[in-house]
Amino acid sequence: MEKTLVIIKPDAVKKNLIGEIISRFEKQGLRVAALKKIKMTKDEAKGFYIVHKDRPFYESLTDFMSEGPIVVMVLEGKDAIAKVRKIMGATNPTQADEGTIRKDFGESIERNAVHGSDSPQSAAYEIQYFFSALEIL
Ligand code: 3AN
Repeated sequence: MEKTLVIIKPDAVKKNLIGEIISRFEKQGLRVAALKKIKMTKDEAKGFYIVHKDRPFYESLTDFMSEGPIVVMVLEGKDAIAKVRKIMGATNPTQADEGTIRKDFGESIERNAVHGSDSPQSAAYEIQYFFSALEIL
């Protein structure tokens, strides 16, 4: 069993899509191991996206991710990292497959509704960024 960190981003929370998005993951056999609604500060968003610190979109992305509440969760399942990325769709909603979360709800490459860890290394960093061991069940 593998764990991955998923975020329902401020755009999707604002549109009341929390239940719809969690349900898409659950229907594909992923289990919610941890879950909470929080609002990141700008600095917390910068720490979360530290791997992107030299990218041109770093400032704008961290502004967006700290503009309103998000839902962070740990999902668990077989091949959870790849499975979540398939259910989310491509980063750019215009290139995402039909039926994916980003195709259905993403507004742009930045405001793209959800985040999912892209490797076991990022999953490990991202999960501990938000959750203690006692909160993952
Ligand atoms: P993904 O979330 O699909 O793994 P990454 O890791 O390349 O994509 O990018 C992290 C986040 O940065 C994306 N979810 C998106 O919100 C934002 N992002 C990526 N590329 C761009 C871009 N060219 N312009 C603006 N924001 C971007």
